[in-house]
Amino acid sequence: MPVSLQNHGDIAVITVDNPPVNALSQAVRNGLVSCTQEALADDAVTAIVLIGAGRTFIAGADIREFNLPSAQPTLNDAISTFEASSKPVVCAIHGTALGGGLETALGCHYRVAVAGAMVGLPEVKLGLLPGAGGTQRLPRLVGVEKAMKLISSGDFLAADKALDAGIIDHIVDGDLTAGAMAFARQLVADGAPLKRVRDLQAALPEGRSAADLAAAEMKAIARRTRGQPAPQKCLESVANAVTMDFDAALQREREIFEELKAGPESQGLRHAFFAERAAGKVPGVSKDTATREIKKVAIIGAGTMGGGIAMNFANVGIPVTLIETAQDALDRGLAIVTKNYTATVSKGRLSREKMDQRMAMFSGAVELSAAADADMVIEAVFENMALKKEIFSKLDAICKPGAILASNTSTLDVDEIAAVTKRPQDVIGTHFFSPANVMKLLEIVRGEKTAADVLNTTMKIAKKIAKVPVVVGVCDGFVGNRMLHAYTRQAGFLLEDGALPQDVDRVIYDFGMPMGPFTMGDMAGLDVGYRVRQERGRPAANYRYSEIADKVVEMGRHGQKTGAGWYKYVAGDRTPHPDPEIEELILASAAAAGVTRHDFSDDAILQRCMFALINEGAKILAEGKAYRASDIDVIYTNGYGFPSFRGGPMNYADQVGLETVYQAVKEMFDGGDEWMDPAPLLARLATEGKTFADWDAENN
Ligand code: T1G
Repeated sequence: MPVSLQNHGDIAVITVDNPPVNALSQAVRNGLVSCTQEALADDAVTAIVLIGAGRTFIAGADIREFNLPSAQPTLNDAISTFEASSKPVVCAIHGTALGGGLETALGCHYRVAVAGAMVGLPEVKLGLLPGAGGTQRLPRLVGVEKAMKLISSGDFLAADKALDAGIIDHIVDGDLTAGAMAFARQLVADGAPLKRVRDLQAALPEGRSAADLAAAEMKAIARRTRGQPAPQKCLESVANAVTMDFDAALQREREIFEELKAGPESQGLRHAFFAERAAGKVPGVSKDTATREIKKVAIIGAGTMGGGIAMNFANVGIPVTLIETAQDALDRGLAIVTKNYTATVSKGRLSREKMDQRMAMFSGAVELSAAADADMVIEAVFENMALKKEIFSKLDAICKPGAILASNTSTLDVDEIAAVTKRPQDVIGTHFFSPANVMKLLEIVRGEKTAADVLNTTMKIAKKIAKVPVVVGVCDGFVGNRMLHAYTRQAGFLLEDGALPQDVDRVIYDFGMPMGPFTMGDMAGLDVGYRVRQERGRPAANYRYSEIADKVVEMGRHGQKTGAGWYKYVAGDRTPHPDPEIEELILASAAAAGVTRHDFSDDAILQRCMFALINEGAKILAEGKAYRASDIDVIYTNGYGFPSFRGGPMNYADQVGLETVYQAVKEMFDGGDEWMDPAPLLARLATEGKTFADWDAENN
């Protein structure tokens, strides 16, 4: 039974036991109602304690139920049984009380918690609003202004902050159950009132109205939440706590909840939530798979990437040795690290003391032998296969048995690197994204011979350094960059065919990406891609090639770093300004290529770029270079700024419909664009009326 009732003398203790996080499934809601009614009917019971078993109180409604029709009893029904109780109900919180969990707690008369507990209403992060009274009860406890901030951000509060805010009444030292029962007994002994939160008033700051508070908060979060309806709805619903009576506002809250739940943005965010957790499940790695202890790390190469990678380990207290070939390069690398930490301290996001603790984790060396006692070595040198092979061959001779040898390569063949060692089973790819100390995504490249415990250890250490690990297979560009090439290629062709950089970037920005491909290129440096294209040479003649990007670089326009790229820049200002010189170049190139330019609708621009991304993703999936379509979504939402409210490129494709995607890709291919040959998997799923989510369910 997920909910049980046990009397301890005159105190009835109702325990929710629904692992792993006591989510409020229908069975739990049923149990809450029946156990509360049983306790109320028992004259020997003078008070009720509600508590969670296992590691946490209730972490919210069961998100998995959201794709199903709402079932009785609703959470509001369960909560009102506590609130209407004639006997004091004390909620005892440990772990997290989130979403419906906190709403349940707010329906109790009092709340106690252990010091390490966290509370919050994170529904907005799922594209929802608190749908069981949170937008009505929280402002009645903490005031409208604070409730608006908490609900529109979804931030968690630690127990002491929740105590200060009035969300909890008491912090329990020692055993929570005993502490909560003692608190309840004291209420009975004191004849304390039944504090029904619904009967309180939602306080406003002097001279402010709920409407202008909502407007001010919306203005503050507009850029961060663009494209998402939930934050605005959260604020509206909290404002109703002032202007409407409780039951009417509760009803309105539920209506808004159902509207948002049915919308694409919430579907996307819920998909992203589960996708990130699914990515942690890897074929051949189970909870019984061994791990290797990582107590000391060495990073080869103290450049921007090496320094950033090293910071991740120092940040969690793992000693890290930065290894360079010369003292001046090492000094430069350590100086970058110091500069990064100093910048964080100056923004008030890190204390000076913490910075010193982290810097103390660093040591430096100018010979590879310093890696001899490292448990994990991450090579982060220049993207050159010969150089990497030379380093791995030396590391093979230097490093202790069992050390994990990882390469930060962004495209090269990890199996080829592993082959120069006598321990290919210990070799793996750890593709960090720049800036490595900031970006969450870590592509873990599983080599043919990578051992399961090496993979498992790398997944775990990735989580320890607060990364989102996704396992990918060996291929050119792995998953993220391979798809990005297809996307940026089509963006380039769009210029020749009739669009301008600012048109494409506007459409992609409005779609929800942090920036369009041309602004992104100017930021990353156009010379990077240019060098790769020069090394690779031209594709086969039947594959379209646009010379525009090469000409831009050959004009000395490398992007922001040279003050001009696709756009021109004013010194010290990153704002991209369209440049007539680039428009002239585009027109001339199109003429030289014999291309008749024409206008594009925003939708056509979006389809061209996004469908190229999706088509390549389908090829990657079919080749087994990603285990799931949802893994590809996790890569894009965590490594490329793809809007989570769309779930990721593959989820977006499911929302658009694979038949639509397939037909558009096929049309481009039939129109002569060899790059857009439809992925057979895309064609098959489209023909069968299936989705990538169906494919994931059938193949995992
Ligand atoms: N529903 C269903 N499953 C959930 C879940 C939930 N709310 N929360 C976690 N899980 C699963 C998760 O998928 C994973 O499963 C396992 O539990 C461990 O999670 C009406 C509408 C609580 C901070 O948004 O933030 O209430 O992979 O790996 O890192 O107004 O889970 O093991 O099979 O994340 O220790 C609001 C979401 C819901 C909280 C724990 N609540 N969860 O983190 O473990 S909407 C939330 C979390 C709502 C009401 C509204 C975290 C956590 P598996 P985990 P963790």
